[in-house]
Amino acid sequence: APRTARGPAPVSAEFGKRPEIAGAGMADLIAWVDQIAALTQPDSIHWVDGSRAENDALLREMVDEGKIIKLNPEWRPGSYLARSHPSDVARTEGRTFIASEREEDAGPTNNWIQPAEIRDTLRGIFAGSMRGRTMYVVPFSMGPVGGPLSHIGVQVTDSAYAVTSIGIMTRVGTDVLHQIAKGKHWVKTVHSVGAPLAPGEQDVAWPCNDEKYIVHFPETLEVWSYGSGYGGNAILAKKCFALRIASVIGRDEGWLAEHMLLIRVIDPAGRAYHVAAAFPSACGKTNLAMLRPTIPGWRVETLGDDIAWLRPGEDGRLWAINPESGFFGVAPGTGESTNVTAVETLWGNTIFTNVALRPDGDVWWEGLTDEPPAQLTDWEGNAWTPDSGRPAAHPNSRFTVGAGQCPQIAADWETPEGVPLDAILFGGRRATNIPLVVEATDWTHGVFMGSNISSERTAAAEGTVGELRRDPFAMLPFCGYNMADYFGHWLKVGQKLRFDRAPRIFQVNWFRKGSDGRFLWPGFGDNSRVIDWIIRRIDGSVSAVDSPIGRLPRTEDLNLDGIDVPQEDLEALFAIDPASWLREADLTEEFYGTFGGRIPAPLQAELSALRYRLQRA
Ligand code: GTP
Ligand code: SPV
Ligand code: MN
Repeated sequence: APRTARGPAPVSAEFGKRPEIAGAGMADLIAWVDQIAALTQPDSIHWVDGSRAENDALLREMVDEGKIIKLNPEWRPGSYLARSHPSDVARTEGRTFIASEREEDAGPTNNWIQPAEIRDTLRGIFAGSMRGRTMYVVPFSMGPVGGPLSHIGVQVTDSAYAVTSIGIMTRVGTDVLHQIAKGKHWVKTVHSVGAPLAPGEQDVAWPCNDEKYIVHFPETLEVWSYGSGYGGNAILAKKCFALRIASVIGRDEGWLAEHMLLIRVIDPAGRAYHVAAAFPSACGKTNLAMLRPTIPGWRVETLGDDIAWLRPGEDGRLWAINPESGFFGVAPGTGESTNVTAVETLWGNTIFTNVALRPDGDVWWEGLTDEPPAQLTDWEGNAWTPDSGRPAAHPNSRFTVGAGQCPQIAADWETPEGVPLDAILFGGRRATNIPLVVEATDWTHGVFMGSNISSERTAAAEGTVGELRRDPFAMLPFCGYNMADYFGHWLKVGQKLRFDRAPRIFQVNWFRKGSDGRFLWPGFGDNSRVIDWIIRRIDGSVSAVDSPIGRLPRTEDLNLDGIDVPQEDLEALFAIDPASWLREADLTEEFYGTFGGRIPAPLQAELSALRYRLQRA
């Protein structure tokens, strides 16, 4: 990796001073910061105030140090390109740990590690890990500051790239410190890239360490992350806090932290419906969150694209907020024909990571345009031409941009009390078996569906792309406790909802393929045709056909005006082969079996009932 010209030069003296705020909570925070600094031994401590001016200064400094590239402001104002170390391009699930006191509380789907043992390890690797660097103290709020569903935390980090990313993805600022001072509970998160600098040693563009640890302590609500600067490994408010830690808080407090997008759908009559959808990483959440319906009269407003916190309300409905304030989205495949809303959102003020650089100082990635530019610099900084035989952008290259820039963001997207859900969708990337859409018969059946989501692996995490794996509720890498208990918690939350006001549950699959390997469904904007059917099911204006796996649309009830889906493709999209579904049921039994008797009885009953229906089909 290229070496930069000089070592760290802390952002000018106008920023970084600790604000004078009185209060017992503030004293606790200062003591904690001092303790982390004593361990990690940074050169200086910078208290982040979240201001635009401070953010600009941090970005300018990173440019000066050769850590990021300023894009041509004529094409992409206020925007930057970061190139990671080639080994630090995705979440490292194998190095992600849940350190609960008891192993069974982490469950078989998590890497459990004994807390006392890992604390020793962490003390060792964090000792002196910030030498030669600045330690930033970043107070953040997930959800609007002070909101009834919001939670706050503090991340200390030695990565300025992480600071600027957190500034986009969460609400960062001194108002959070006032909440801490008043005694509001906050989550402690510690991050180091694990690359201390000796005196006079030159820094590299993307410091990181081959050894990585992403460790969660669910009992003390702490996160310690070491060795990686990438996305979900480094923006600890996101997957570490808002999913793994928050799922534990939700279990104890009666709510759900979910890997879900959140949208408002407005039908031609002007009626609004709220839909949340859980799809595994790189399986279409950002795309559906920014849907532009291809059927006339329908509109979609974006509320969130990755995480939703769901809480039963006094009214028996399930209320949802998006705790984030930005999008950390997959770049490849994002283009005018697939997600024009995202393309428009990215007009400026965006940090791109691992995309390609154009000679004119703008960015490019596969799928942005149909034809690649003749010449590019690829994500690793090498010259690239269309016949180079490798992608110009990394398959998991990403953009980081504020949600407020989305042209179809809901006007009230920051409403602290959230929105009431009408439907929940579960989906995955499945070439076979799973129909385009199927409706659950009730909440319990819906939870059964969610528990059975499986999906082909994507580039969002290390591993073999394309391999089929179970990803229940799209939460396999993100549930902070025993997944069987989590299924049980979903059933319990359902009991708090009024049966006639609970969101209806559906399973969708945009990725079914024909025997020739091509997608059977056009997807993207045309997914509005599936949403249309779902909404008409909710308002009772369309019937459905019972099948062994749930309720299917009559194909004539789908609005296919203006698209050409051959009848045989349509039939293939909804084909249910009892034999391969029985094999699917066997795999479910095997999967449930890994939880040693902890799977809730109602889900075991759903599995038996499914088999019974399939055997009679
Ligand atoms: P994370 O940010 O990793 O959680 O991903 P995500 O779930 O938000 O996925 P995203 O919307 O970024 O989509 C990932 C990939 O799936 C992109 O390459 C998209 O082009 C592709 N994709 C999204 N929707 C569809 C669809 O309806 N059909 C097809 N064929 N591909 C889709
Ligand atoms: C995902 O992998 O689901 C993401 C990207 O949204 S990361 O923040 O890296 O987890
Ligand atoms: Mn995600």
